[in-house]
Amino acid sequence: MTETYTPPKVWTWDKENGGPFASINRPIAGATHDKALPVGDHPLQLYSLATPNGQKVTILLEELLEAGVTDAEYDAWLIRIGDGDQFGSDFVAINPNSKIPALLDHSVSPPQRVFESGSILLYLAEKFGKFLPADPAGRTEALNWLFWQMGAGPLLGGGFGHFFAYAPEKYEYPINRYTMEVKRQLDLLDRRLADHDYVAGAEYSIADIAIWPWYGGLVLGRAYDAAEFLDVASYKNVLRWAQQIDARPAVKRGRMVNKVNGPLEEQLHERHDAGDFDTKTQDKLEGAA
Ligand SMILES: N[C@@H](CCC(=O)N[C@@H](CS)C(=O)NCC(=O)O)C(=O)O
Repeated sequence: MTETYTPPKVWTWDKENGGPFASINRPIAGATHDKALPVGDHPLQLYSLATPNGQKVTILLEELLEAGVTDAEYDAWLIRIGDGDQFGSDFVAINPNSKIPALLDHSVSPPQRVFESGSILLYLAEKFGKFLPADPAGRTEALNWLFWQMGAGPLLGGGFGHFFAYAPEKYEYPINRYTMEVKRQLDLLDRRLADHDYVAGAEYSIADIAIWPWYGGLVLGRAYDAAEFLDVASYKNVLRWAQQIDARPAVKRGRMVNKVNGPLEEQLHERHDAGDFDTKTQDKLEGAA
């Protein structure tokens, strides 16, 4: 057991509480500064970063374009959450919760704001009539899993990932608690994918697009350096599904948008045109500088 902590009668904000997010975590909502956001030429303006929550949206947008939906063209602007961009006034006007991803749809008047990654996926799937089964039973099953991810993901990211990878010290109690839960979630997905090609059934849908960046990333060894610890190789059906989705061209592109880490050729900080994947990745931009 680690040392015990006795909570004070009233919690007060200790800015020195450590960890990599200490400088951006705040106990109050709202904007901290005035900042205008850029607006590009396309109707859909995305303000985001390539975390798993951000990737959900860029993967869906790239899948829509791959499927021939030209109205899904978009501008993706980089929001650097480590620098506090999510607390700028224009960003907060789109997402009062100050978190990426945030979308503004200028194709309707007045422009429609959409925040929460699950809400954005549903909005785009309904707007373009794709990646959500049309029949009531199939649609409900896809939404079951979409909402499952929205509730389950924070236990993986904010729970397991935080205490296993980011907390300033390793504490056995939270690591045990969240490892138990994440392994239960992986087992749930593994059982589901044992007899279904995709999470909601036979069709690739926004349920897969929501779940893959988190749980696919985990079993492919891309998250928290936790593949061995969680014995991800034992979730064979999840691995099969993760690899299958990983190979999709739109998924490869979607992962690159607003990415600021990893190999330079996989980082496309801003995306305004399909050609940007060939000409504007960081290896090209930095090589030309
Ligand atoms: N439930 C939200 C969660 C979004 C979220 O947690 N975004 C993180 C990055 S993955 C963020 O913007 N963090 C900035 C902050 O907490 O200040 C969603 O799915 O859109």
